[in-house]
Amino acid sequence: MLLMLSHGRFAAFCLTLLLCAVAYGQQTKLLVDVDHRTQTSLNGPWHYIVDPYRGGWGNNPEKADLNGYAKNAHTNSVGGPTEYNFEKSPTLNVPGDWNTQKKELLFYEGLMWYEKDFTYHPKAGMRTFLNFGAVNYRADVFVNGQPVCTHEGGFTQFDCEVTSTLKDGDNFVVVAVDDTRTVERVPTLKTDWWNYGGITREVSLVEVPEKYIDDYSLQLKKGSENEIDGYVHVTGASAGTEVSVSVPALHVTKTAQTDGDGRAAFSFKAAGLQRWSPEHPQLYDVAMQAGSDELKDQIGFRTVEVQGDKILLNGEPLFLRGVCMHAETPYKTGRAWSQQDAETLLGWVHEMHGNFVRLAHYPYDENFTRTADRMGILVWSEVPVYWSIDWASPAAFASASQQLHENIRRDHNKASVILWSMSNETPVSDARTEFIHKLTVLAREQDPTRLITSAVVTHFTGKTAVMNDPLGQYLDVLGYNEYIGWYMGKVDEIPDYTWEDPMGKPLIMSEFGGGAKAGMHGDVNTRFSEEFQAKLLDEQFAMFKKIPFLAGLTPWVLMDFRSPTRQLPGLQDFFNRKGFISDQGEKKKAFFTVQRYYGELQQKPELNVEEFYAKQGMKN
Ligand code: GCB
Repeated sequence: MLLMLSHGRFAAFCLTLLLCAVAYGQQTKLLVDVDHRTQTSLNGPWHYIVDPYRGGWGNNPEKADLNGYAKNAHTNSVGGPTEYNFEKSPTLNVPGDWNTQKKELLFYEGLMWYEKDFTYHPKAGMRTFLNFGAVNYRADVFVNGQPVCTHEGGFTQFDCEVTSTLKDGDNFVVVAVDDTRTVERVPTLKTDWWNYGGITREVSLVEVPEKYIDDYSLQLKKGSENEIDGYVHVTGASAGTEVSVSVPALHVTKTAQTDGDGRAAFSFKAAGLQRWSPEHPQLYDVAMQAGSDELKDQIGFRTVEVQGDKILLNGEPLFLRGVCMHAETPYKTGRAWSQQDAETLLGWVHEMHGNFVRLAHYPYDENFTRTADRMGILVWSEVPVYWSIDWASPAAFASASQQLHENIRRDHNKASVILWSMSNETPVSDARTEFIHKLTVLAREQDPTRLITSAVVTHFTGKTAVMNDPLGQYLDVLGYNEYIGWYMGKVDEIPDYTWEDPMGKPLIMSEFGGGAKAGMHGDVNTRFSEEFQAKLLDEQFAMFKKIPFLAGLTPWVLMDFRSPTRQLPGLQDFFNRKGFISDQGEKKKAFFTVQRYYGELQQKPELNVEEFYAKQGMKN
């Protein structure tokens, strides 16, 4: 992917990664499509030691002492017992945050040590990587007492090469996980969600040949119904290595040679191709081969673009009937990651007649984007540049751009993902706009096929919202968050508000809504009653009828989620209650309000904005 960048940009991006490398220690890699590689799972119980005073770390804040807990020793230098012992320590389940696994860890933030013993028999001629779906926030990883990598960023995959560190037989891995909130981290000190710490996604050992496919992009060409463009990149391949791509269902097999950078370019027609869409989420088995490496994937082909203030999927305008969500595990709380979590949460989006989801406010487990691909739900994918980041900090920029890069790299072949979001509700300033502008440049270079957006705060003059946040000039689609009827204004007056779009771009109303405690009933004026929440949404829908450039909706929020700032006893109890479904899976009235409205929109899109749909025989 880096090879797609122009020379100047490439240099700038390398500098960014170098900054990351300096800040984070040994560099990590990112293996794409790990689901289709040979894996040995390290999921299950791991011993843990909670270390608030950082006793196992040592004195250097940058690096853990190799004679500390990383060593996993049982005796000290004078033959006595070490004052820690993983073997005798309790266990936590991996994947899983620590906060919801042990009562006493609910509010814990800081350093936590994890350890697991495993048996492994490395295969000759193969490279082995230790793959982490995500660790929140910093992970310092040691295998058999040796440091193998350091990674920062709590929601993205990383892989550490352990080929020369593994032994044939018994091995152990220690991970120092630190989820301390700091000014320079992304997100930073304050978020409206729980800072779930730990090894929150799956861990495995992944084997690849010496020279392996480390990236590919296969996309439907804009304006075409069956031409596929792209590349396969083979790390370590010399120029002229043959690479093949085949799509058996379409009777396509193509070959190409790598250039000096290991990249083989492809461009071919696939007669009979059925394009991916929410109504018809067609995925094709795709097989790639380069030398001794073979990789398979399931890929959907579709185009997405903006024309004036419309979003077009496969050349036709569509209206995004969406909802925001958090990666909160349904019925149990805690950080969601599994296939089952994805199917339950995205299943509710379908049940609401939705065709779109905003995965707020950070990258989700790959189970979510894979499930969205299969279910036909379009995705807004975001990085946690949330509220007030330290815009002047090179470390914060390095972290944000690394997380963006990792998010794009993992998911840029997912048909469901149509929007990369750079940020959420960032206070307007020149430094903020420049920081995010630079992210948009990187995102476009790394994936020129998808749309760029950000959610910004709406500022009103009286009852008029003029969408003139300067960040908008760098975006394809504008996301505006507004809470009329909850944080400002009266519910009855919501339909009186008017919207102006001086930039002429499509608008997604990226947040709106209000709170309700499941099971609490009252009249429509009683805040936190289900009736109040439902009424607020109905009034919002009335306002939307007058917004001709509205291209989609993602009300806040699908399910209640834990937040340390939502303390009101009896009503919130550390949960943000704006969900349409409670954390225990109870559907509130608001769920059915949105379901009814989306059902009507699906049948009769002119209910939203007559003028918007009248122009074309439009598909929604
Ligand atoms: C917002 C934020 C979101 C919050 C939500 C709220 O504007 O983007 O993260 O959770 O409001 O409930 O206030």
